[in-house]
Amino acid sequence: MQWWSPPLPVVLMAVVLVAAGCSSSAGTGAPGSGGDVQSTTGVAYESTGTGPMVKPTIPQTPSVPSDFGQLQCSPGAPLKTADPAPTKRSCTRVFHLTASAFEQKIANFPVQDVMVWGYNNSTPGPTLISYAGERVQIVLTDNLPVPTTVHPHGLHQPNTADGVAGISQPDPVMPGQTHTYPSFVPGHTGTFAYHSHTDGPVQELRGLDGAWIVLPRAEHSSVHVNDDYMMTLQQFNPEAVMSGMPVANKLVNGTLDVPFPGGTGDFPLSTVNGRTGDASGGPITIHKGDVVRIRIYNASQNSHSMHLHGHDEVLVAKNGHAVPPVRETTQDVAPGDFFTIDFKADNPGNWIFHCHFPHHTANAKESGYNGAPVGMTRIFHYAGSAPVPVQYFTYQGQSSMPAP
Ligand SMILES: [Cu+2]
Repeated sequence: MQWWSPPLPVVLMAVVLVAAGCSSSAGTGAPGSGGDVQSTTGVAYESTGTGPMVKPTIPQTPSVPSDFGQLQCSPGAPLKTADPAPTKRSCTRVFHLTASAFEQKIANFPVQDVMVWGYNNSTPGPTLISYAGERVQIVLTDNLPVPTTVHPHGLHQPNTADGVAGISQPDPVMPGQTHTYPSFVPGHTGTFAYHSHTDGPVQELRGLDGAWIVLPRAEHSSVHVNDDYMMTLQQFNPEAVMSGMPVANKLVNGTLDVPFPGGTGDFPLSTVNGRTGDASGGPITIHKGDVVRIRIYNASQNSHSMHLHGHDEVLVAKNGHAVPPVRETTQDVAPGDFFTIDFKADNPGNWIFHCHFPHHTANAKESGYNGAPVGMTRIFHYAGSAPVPVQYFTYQGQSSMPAP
């Protein structure tokens, strides 16, 4: 028996979406379920839907590497592969993460390279990808000057793998040390995260955060998408990060004193995948007729109203669980939220996907080439459409940033 009975309007909408080529959902318990194939651990190997079974599209994270880990199987030689582990062998997918401080070009102006903290020299850290039913494990090396931990967010890990300093992990990983967390089997497919759970106002907001996607091994053609993009929302305070000071660095009369820059109201550098729109290196090219998936993870401490121009956004999953598909134009994504939206690429051009808080769209007081928005933005470019002006992806239309 299904745990959720869709009301008639939702059933009708699901039928319309499937007919229109939009996906219904990934995960379990979706309306129109074709029935999951369950592993012995209760993990669905397939996403729900209808039609023939196909391989899921591998998600991409623009500007950020993907990490399929290392497959360690016994008996047999170790494998390193982006394919699912064989189901008839005992395998663990091991992810090696190193936390450290490094410079990353997160914006074109008013600053470019800033000292951030991240995993494997990237913030957000590499997008970890595993498959339904697989056993996973994190090995964390601390190259920071302070203790740290890593927390798998939403994955049904055992308490000893939860990585909360001083609570589930009484002794955090010390500088220079490596810690192997217990392995476990995530409880479901979907979009999740991993992040530091030590001194969060400093470590998370400096960038110790990343996405973790658990893919089904196969999915019905009705939920299949052509393109699948992970987008992690972050905000940085370059004054704090550049001076080497923590974002929250002192207590004043018992109140946490977070140095918000005057006039901006919050952290001034709003980014997607660790880069402002103009510093992202270029648009994301899509093709007319594609069904495009965007997985949004809000790793900042502000909400963001994510809006796509020119298309309907169909919300298909929230926080790792399928939801009845809903057509919207804007998603209010709270801190720690994961929203998955799909859209049908049926309107050629150059379309901006952005947070609708004007200070986040425009990177606080900064605007780009001819006033273009340069903050928490990405541009979808249809192949064959007029190119996005190259000046957008520069320092305010200049080929290089002027010397200070
Ligand atoms: Cu925002």
